[in-house]
Formats: sequence, structure tokens, C-alpha cells
Amino acid sequence: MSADGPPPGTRSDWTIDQDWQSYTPAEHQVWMTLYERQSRLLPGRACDAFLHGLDALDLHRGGIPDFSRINAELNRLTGWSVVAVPGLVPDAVFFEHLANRRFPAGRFIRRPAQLDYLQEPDIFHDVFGHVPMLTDPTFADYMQAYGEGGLRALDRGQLHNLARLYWYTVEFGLLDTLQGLRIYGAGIVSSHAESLFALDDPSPNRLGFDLERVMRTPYRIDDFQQVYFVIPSLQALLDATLQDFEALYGRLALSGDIPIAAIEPGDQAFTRGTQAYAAAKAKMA
Ligand code: HBI
Ligand code: FE
Repeated sequence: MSADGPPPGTRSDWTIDQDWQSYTPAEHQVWMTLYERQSRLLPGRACDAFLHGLDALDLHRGGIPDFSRINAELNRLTGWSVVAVPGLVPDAVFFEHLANRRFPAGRFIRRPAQLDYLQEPDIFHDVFGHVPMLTDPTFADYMQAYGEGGLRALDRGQLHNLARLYWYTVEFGLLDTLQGLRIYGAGIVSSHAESLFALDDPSPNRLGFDLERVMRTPYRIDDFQQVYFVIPSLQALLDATLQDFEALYGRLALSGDIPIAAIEPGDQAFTRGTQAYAAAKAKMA
């Protein structure tokens, strides 16, 4: 990890003012375009906790949300708040915020030419994608537990494995419900194309969540996932963080990684993917 301090104009905890007044009409329009498209697509796809959170925070009104407005409601519901940061922050800073029920969100918004993909998390990914789930008390506790676990993992040099848990849950997680699979991961709900792919495409594997299994599985940051992990409930996800991570890290050091598209004997396969999408992409490269 780099020892770089915060850039000029940034506080020592890497936060900045959101400076809501300075967003341009064109920037608000980008939010509205993305919001319209996703809010139309997500009923019947995103889980109830996400859809309720989206409603409760009223993220539509007036374009890009003002953090001071959403924080009043978010704080009342679960004690969380959103703080503005310039972009990616160092791991230790990120975890310190989560451990204190603060979610660091980028203040910038993607340009109209980048509606479908950008590398760094912007305010649409961070606020539309992440913040609705933070209105759910169980998920809110999970995120705090993750931040606390992140700080311990950093101390022990185990972040490599723990980051996979974040990726396959907070970013790309699916939830099993009586009505079928639903999305709760922010990387999916903030992406039009992946909101379709993650649930409907025959390519990816969809496997039952198992903490140790997830931590042994590499992920891709540059394209649709080849595997999604399905939790039975948000409570089960929170409960998974109660086990002894020290013992877990010890086992992980011996067991090694599982190839990204593999299905192992112990896996609960909701979908055995064709991997056709990833195979076609690999051929093009
Ligand atoms: N910074 N702003 C921001 N957002 C993140 O999601 C983030 C970060 N810094 C580090 C980080 N994530 C990773 O530690 C986690 O994804 C594991
Ligand atoms: Fe994210």
C-alpha cells in the first residue's frame, strides 16, 4: 500500500466537501439519465432491501443528491452517513470509514460518453449503487463488520483474500428469494448491462455463497463476472462475519485459489454457466 497522504485540498481522512452547488446542469442530467434507466430496470431484479432504500432516500429529486439531505434520512434509519472523497482512497482509510459507519463516495460524475463503463467509482456507482442497501439494518451491520475486518486483515497482510469477499458480496452479490434470484451488489445495480447479464445470461456460474470458497476465488475487474455467489439471506451474510477469520486465513494459506470458472464438488450450483461470454471475449483478445 502506498504511504501517500491525501492530495491538496483534502482532509487528513481523505474527505472533501461535496460542494453540491457546483454541479452543472449537464452533470445533473447524467444522474437523471442513469437513474431513469436503472429505476425502470430494477423492479423484479434488485432485492427488496435495495428497492426500499432507493425509495426511502428519494434519490431522484433534483438530480445529483445532496449528501446533507440523504444523510438526515440514512442516519435516522441505520446511523450511517455518506462522506465525499476525491476518488479511490487508501485501503486503511476506506476501512476506517466503514468501521465508523461512514461510506466514502466519489463526488464526481461520469461524462455522458462514459454512461456504461468507467474505471473509478463515481457518485452514481457509489450513491445509487451502494447507499440504498445501507438503509437495511442487517446490511448496515455487515458493512461495518467488513470495515473492522478490513483493518485487522491489513495488519495481518490478508487483504488479498478479504477483498474477494467485498467483491463477491457488496459489489456483485446475488440473493436467493422465494421469487427467484435478486441483485444486491452495487457493481451490478449501477450497471445497466450487468443488471441483465448477472440474472439472465447463461454464461456465468451462479453458486451458493460460502465464505471460504469466496475468499479462494479470483475476480475480474474489467468485464462481467464469470461467477456470482448467491446468499440465502442478508442475515446469513452478516452471520458469516462472526466466524474466526484468524483460523480461516490459516486454512486459506494452505488451500490455494480456485480457478475463476470452476465448479467444485461441494458447490451448490444455481446455474452451471456455459462461460460462452468469457470464451468469446478471450478469443477476441
Ligand atoms: N476507495 N473511494 C473508494 N471506494 C472503494 O470502494 C474503495 C476505496 N479504497 C479501497 C477499496 N475500495 C478496497 O479496499 C475495497 O474494495 C476492498
Ligand atoms: Fe463500489
